[in-house]
Amino acid sequence: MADLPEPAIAREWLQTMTLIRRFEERAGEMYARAKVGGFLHLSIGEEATIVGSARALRDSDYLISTYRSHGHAIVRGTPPENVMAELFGRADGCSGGRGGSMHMFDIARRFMGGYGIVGGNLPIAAGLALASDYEGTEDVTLCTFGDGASNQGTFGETLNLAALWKLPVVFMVTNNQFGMGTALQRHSAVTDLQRKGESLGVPGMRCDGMDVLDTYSVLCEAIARVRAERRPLLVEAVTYRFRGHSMADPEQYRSKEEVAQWRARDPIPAYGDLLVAEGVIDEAAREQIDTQAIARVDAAVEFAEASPFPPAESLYDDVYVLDSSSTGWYSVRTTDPHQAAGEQSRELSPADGDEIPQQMSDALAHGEDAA
Ligand SMILES: Cc1ncc(C[n+]2csc(CCOP(=O)(O)OP(=O)(O)O)c2C)c(N)n1
Repeated sequence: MADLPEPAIAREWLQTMTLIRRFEERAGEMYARAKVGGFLHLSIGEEATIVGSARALRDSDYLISTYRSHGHAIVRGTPPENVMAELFGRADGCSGGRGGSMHMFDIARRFMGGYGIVGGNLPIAAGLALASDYEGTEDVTLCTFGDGASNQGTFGETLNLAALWKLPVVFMVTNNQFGMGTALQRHSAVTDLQRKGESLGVPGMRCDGMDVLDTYSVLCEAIARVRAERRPLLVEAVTYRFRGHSMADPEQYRSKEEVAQWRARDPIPAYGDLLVAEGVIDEAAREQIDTQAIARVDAAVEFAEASPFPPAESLYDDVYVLDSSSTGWYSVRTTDPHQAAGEQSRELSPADGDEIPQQMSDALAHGEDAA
């Protein structure tokens, strides 16, 4: 067993894992009550992978994940209030209410999202690492993705380039055993995922993703090597998602017995038991950690409920597209030396040939949603 960190740190890991668990349980409830639109992917069961890996990072390092990223935002320090508000599509959400569950983002904390495209974050991670080297910093990028994503073209392309260009990225494949309803052995010819980058020049390591101590210790080693050698590594974190792929999943691809076996290894009670056995906390403190997490999530829901929806006239803020096929008055003009993003062009009058659709113009006049 890897060593326990000092007591304050050991406690913080349990607090954060518990907070992520309680947050996601409540997010699921809020989804069922139609407070949350779009998709909702929970990482319940994967908390040790999330906390153990993120705590091995420095604050200046980058973390980039997938559409299963509520926990990643929270572990990086994004207040749960702003994560819940994002789920609710409210203006105080960490992405201004525009992204929803799959697009959490917090640049101040170097949490770079939140991506709906499976494998879409890998090339972006390479870009972040290239930027770190270009700027001459020691920063490392931790890129997490699922076992299913390791079959995407972006996996091979990015690992090859990262090895060739010696980019400081730790690629962490969160092997939760399934890509949607397809089990690992049915979707990947190579199931020893830590070896999947070898032919591309990216050596691998493995950690027990149900054990926060092992995850932390392996990731510390991987990150230190990548930071010093400026070349990529692949780490496989072996874990399990206790809930369905998303909220609409009949889970016909696995048995209740299998889920129960993994649940018996639930990383939060297991780590809590260890802290009690080692005398880091007592049962009362453990109870209090849970009570505080629940109270914080209550506050997050209250905050999200009170937060307004973004105003209708901000609909095209942060829209940065204009070409011959998309010539809306609200978009950036690539031919204009004084480009204005959506939020600025809202103030501008439409240019020749660009017309504000009548429906939109009425909505703006009345401050209503155009839809
Ligand atoms: C390019 C692309 N193809 C397909 C999908 C649909 N899709 C969403 S999640 C998912 C499974 C991905 O599984 P995995 O990478 O193992 O991550 P996990 O959901 O287990 O966290 C698929 C196929 C998508 N979002 N993007």
